[in-house]
Amino acid sequence: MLTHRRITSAVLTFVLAATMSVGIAAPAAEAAGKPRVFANCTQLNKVYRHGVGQVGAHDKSRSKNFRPVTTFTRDDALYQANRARDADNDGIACEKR
Ligand SMILES: [Ca+2]
Repeated sequence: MLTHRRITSAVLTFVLAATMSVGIAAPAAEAAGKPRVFANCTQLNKVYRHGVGQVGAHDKSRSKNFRPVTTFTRDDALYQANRARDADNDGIACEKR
């Protein structure tokens, strides 16, 4: 009985530790259950380095030596929350290489 309690306690400790480490690793937006709104692209790119876009969006930025950004985070809710940061309306906010 005592052994069973120790094992149960060890399993619970492991599960709690695993849950906490996952919570720390996940961006704040998912942890809160509500998409985070960023004040500007500097702040957004600190968390999402290549920007945030709708699923299926394609970078349409125009510049010399243009190479589309394909590594942005795809999250419809997060994009909608930060849509004001999508200056060229291509479905990706704060796209950055
Ligand atoms: Ca854009």
